[in-house]
Amino acid sequence: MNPKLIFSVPPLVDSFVNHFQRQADLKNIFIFLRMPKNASISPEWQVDLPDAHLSYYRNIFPKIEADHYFNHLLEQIPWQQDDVKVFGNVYAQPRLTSLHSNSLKTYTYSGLTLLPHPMTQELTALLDRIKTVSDHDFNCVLLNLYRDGADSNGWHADNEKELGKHPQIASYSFGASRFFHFKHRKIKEQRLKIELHHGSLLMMEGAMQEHWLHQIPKTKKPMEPRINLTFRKII
Ligand SMILES: O=C(O)CCC(=O)C(=O)O
Ligand SMILES: [Mn+2]
Repeated sequence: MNPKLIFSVPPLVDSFVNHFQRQADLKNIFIFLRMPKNASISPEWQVDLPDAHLSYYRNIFPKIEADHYFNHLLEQIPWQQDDVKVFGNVYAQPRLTSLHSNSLKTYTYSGLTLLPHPMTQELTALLDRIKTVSDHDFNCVLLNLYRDGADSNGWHADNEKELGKHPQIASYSFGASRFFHFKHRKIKEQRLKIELHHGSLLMMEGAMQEHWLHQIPKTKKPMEPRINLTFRKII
């Protein structure tokens, strides 16, 4: 056996249903941890789920660079809080957002039509960094600022028709670690949660946005701010 290849379930991935659920997940999910040749391009883990593929690069940025991006984005991004309509009622979104693109006119998601701001030098550098792990032609980025544990992002999929049938989504995290939950739309026992760390990149691929939902739940734990960026391609 290749001594560099370790098969294991990472401590980050855990079912949140119950013990039996956990056993089912362990049987169905193979995670492999590969000793990185180059930490910046090898995922810490990747997993083939039914109808989806996830790759997680825990330290795509060293801490000093991740700190720089977090502070820069916190101060320089024109954060805004939009109202959303849910079942006829209007709520302030429980987080701040900002959309950036050099080519799009508008982007509509969750019933909101956003006008993109231009890409900044930092956002372009973050976009370019994704090329070290994957070929892509993303043309916009949606940023979220979760100010504390009361900010959240409810169950949804990134499945707007402008993204095409099976979009690839690249998701950076900076700041506080938060849990990210997934559930399959039809296979009820397929649920998992992972922790998204400062300076990490998560790639969501395959048919994930068609068959799975994801969320960042609220938490009562004291929580520092967190910034998330999802790079997408609008067709
Ligand atoms: O904050 C995150 O990690 C996820 C954000 C997300 O799912 C979205 O903006 O569509
Ligand atoms: Mn999403």
